[in-house]
Amino acid sequence: MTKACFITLEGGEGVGKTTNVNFITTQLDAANIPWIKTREPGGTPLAEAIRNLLLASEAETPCHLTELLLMFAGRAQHLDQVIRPALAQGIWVVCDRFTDASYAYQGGGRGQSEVTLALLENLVHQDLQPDLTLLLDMPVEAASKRVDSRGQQRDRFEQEQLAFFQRVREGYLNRAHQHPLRFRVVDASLSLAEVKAQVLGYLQPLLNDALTASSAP
Ligand code: Z5A
Repeated sequence: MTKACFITLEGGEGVGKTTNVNFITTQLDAANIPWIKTREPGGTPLAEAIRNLLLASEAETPCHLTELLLMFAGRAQHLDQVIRPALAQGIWVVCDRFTDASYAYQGGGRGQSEVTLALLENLVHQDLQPDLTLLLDMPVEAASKRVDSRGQQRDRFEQEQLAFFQRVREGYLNRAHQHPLRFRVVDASLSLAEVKAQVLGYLQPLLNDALTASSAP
């Protein structure tokens, strides 16, 4: 069995993560690679229930520490029930947001310390990191316009001010700088065709490795 890859997509609101998760799974299909797509917060019934609590605007507002702990509680469940079992069976996992989002939003956005985040990261998935993290990066004002153009009601995070999303963006770029081997930064402000071309360029080495491994005697 060839090694399955764990790919995560990250970035602020409206940068095109979901769109490109779907593009990646199309590429995996074309390469005959088994995959699942999933998301955070969420990915299991319990973790989706936690997601609903986290995104609701009308419910009691969680304090910053509660928000952080709920993100990692859902993640522990998601890892145990979905991500680790899939990878163990040779199924690639394409995940819309993962722990880097906690560094960007709860760290950069809310001001939780890196020490606290690293403690939870180590507790919840010390030995497992994504093989590839695509950070879709673009100015927050333009991304916010994309969210507005969808015409849906904004959730609790999406109601934050531009300054919050600017700190989130800086948190993500800082994370990419700290982990240059794992991260690839995509210019998400370009046309969708150009973004997909960049995504494919970063995905191709993993596809080539999988092809080589599967054709080895
Ligand atoms: N959160 C957190 O705080 N801590 C954590 O640890 C985790 C998450 C894991 C929910 O996430 C919230 O959880 C999130 C952070 C927090 N809040 N925020 N903000 P989510 O992933 O569900 O929410 P989201 O980022 O708001 O997702 P989104 O709005 O669905 O955005 P997206 O997936 O990046 O974009 P999209 O749906 O693919 O595209 C948006 C629109 O732009 C759509 O109409 C596309 O057709 C269009 N699009 C996409 N690409 C292009 C290009 N290149 N050009 C033009 N138009 C484009």
